[in-house]
Amino acid sequence: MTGSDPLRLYRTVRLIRRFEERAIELVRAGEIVGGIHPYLGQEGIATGVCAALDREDLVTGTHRGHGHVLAKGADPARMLAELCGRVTGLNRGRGGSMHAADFGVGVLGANAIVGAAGAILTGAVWERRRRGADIVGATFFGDGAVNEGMLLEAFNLAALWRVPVLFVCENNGYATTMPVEGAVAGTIAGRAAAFGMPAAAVDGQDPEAVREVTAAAVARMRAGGGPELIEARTYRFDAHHTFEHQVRLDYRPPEEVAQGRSRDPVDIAGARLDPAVRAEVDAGVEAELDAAVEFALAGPHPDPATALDHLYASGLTARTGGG
Ligand SMILES: Cc1ncc(C[n+]2csc(CCOP(=O)(O)OP(=O)(O)O)c2C)c(N)n1
Ligand SMILES: [Mg+2]
Repeated sequence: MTGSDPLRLYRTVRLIRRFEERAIELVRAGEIVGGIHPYLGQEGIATGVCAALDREDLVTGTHRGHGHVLAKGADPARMLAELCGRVTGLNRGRGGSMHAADFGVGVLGANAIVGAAGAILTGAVWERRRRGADIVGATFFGDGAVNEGMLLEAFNLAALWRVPVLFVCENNGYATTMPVEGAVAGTIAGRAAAFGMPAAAVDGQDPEAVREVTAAAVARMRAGGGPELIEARTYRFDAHHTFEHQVRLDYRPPEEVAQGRSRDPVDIAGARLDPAVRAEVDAGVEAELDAAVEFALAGPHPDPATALDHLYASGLTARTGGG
């Protein structure tokens, strides 16, 4: 789907919003071990980008990756089961929040290593296209990744080999507690220029604006153009990580948080719908997530005896000690 579809955009932002809120409840209930990085406030970016991609196109995401996986079309029930570490999860409960993947819808994975996802996607798109697949890819990364060597190497190879990868920077102004102004010399778009890549800035709170700018870039890439970069300006509504709910870290002034939260992608997309239609979508999302929570919690935990399974691609067994 590449045309404008306000109903679908709203449904996706709302689904991601409520998924994240349900996931936070499950962290508090001890069902999701270790916590999550909520995507609250940033839903418009994954929603808009993935609405301009086809199912076969590839995506890689970040540590704040649930929205990327869901927007590309993964089943919320199996995603939630994954977060809960159940064998019914997308990756049998072994990937968890930060490594959830669904190859069936082109999601090669969230990724806990800041800056890594761009390199993985560039290689994957390059390889698929060498085998004749007519696909493009999009990779998401935060403002905190733009000084990582791995990402800059991916920019270089993608540009040099004209790999059709859309580099999507989710600039939420902070890398954990570090403001972007204290970490980034020059500009994010300037990094693209250094590699000869076109760059555009977009309001990440508006899924339709993100979809439009993505669709234009994707059309150029499908016509043989090389990689491009989009800087989507956004705001993280919640903590960096749910652990932050237990510790008070005063790194964002309350006025800034209020201002940031005042531009809510769910409301921006919802305002484009008839209120009755919006309420119907909300009810549908709620029913889907009720079923997803039930499915997730009903799934068995993996058998501890299988803990070392899938560690090696073939033949090797895990070392159990003794060097
Ligand atoms: C290579 C690497 N360095 C450091 C970390 C620790 N870390 C996890 S998230 C994060 C901040 C990332 O900020 P940003 O890229 O802006 O993404 P955001 O959390 O704002 O979405 C850091 C430093 C990591 N996971 N990987
Ligand atoms: Mg950030």
